[in-house]
Amino acid sequence: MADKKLAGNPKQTIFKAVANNGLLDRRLLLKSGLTFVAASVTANMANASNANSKSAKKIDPANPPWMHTPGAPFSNYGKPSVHEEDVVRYPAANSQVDGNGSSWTPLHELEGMITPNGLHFERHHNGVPQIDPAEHRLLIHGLVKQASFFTVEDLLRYPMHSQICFLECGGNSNAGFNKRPVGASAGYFHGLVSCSEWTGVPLSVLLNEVGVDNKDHWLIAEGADAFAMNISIPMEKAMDDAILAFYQNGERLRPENGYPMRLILPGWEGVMNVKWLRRLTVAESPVMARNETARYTELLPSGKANMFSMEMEAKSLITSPSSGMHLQQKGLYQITGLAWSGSGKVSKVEVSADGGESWAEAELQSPVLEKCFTRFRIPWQWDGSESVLKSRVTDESGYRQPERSELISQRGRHGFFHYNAIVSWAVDSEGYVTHIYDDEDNDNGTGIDADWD
Ligand SMILES: Nc1nc2c(c(=O)[nH]1)N[C@H]1C(S)=C(S)[C@@H](COP(=O)(O)O)O[C@H]1N2
Ligand SMILES: [Mo]
Repeated sequence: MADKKLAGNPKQTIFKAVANNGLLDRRLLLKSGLTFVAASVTANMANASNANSKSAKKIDPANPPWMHTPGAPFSNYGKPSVHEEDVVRYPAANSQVDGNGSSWTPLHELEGMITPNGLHFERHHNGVPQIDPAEHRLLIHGLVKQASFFTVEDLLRYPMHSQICFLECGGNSNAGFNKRPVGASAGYFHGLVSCSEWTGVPLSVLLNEVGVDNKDHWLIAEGADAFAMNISIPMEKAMDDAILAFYQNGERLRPENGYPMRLILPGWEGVMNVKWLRRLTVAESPVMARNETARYTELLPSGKANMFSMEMEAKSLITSPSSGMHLQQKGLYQITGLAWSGSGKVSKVEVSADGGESWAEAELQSPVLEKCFTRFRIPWQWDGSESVLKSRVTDESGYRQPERSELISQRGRHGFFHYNAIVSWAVDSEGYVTHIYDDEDNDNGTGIDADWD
């Protein structure tokens, strides 16, 4: 695992803590005193990375070689800097079925709330189809007044609408059900979630056009991949905020995310957001497909299973400092992370530096949007002692993210999907950060080692 170094600001200014172990008032982030030291944190980091880089001694920062000759020419399509080549998705394929598996978004390497398209997580059941948009058709049929075929060209003429929202696989974070904490970086544990601006035609516009008149009906969506993945969607959601998306962060969808068109059901389980969409069938009842019966259902301790658990519950995690990082010195750090909820807006994120004994409210970065990543931040003065960092989100419905022991006592360990418990990162006295469970007593050792499904 990458041992990313974080350099704090060692200045011995004493700020009044608002919770144990040095958590400071979030409002200090905006005040000039802390802005000043925060600026020197950045400077410190620059010095630290210069000192670590092999070229440090050879290059005079007052006269760098890249100022001596003209730079590279224009390009057709930009790429990240060669110095950022470690910022990549983490792929894991299922060896038994070609093209079945996922790749995780490196959440711990990213900032802000938008996931770059090349780093959006992927989940395919049978690989990425290479679809020629000129040959692709969407059929809408079943219990409609006028069954219709649409070409991509037809559909691109409809009025469009954009929404910035997260997309999360129901299996995200399921390594949390494991008996032992995983050693992975934050993104390679929780990164089956990403956040983009999706643009397309509101599904209600197309459904109204073909003539749908029963709110109790279901929409069976099917993809044009070799898996022909299908799933049932309640008509109410389809008519509410579902989008037939063509664009992702301003450009046409990437093949791996559904080119030329996919469904976006804001806040709802990833599997329902059918990619490479080819068919919508209006029916009286759900189709009971594999992915809503054998998979993407949660087995409970009673032996019964939750089905059609479509909305994603509120979740948050600290992305920095996080597992695999190293705090270089005592001092001032910015704790930051992401929170989101499938039921609406994030209303509050609290952070603890003492394993959940005391909590302080983090600053929520605007905009705070519905069913969308919300970036949170809080200043922290680390005094070099062992600390356990946690975050917990409350959404506008009043729902609060559970502790792991709470989630496991209610849902058991075989549920496999919808794991949204509080995440604990331990910082040791040397500044090394690891993933821990602080509820070992509840860990009865009967758990499975979870995989994607
Ligand atoms: N046609 C089709 N649609 C699909 C899938 C698939 O395998 N085939 N995977 C689903 C699952 S389980 C998830 S979590 C999301 C992932 O979307 P992404 O790959 O764009 O992140 O797509 C969903 N849509
Ligand atoms: Mo998924």
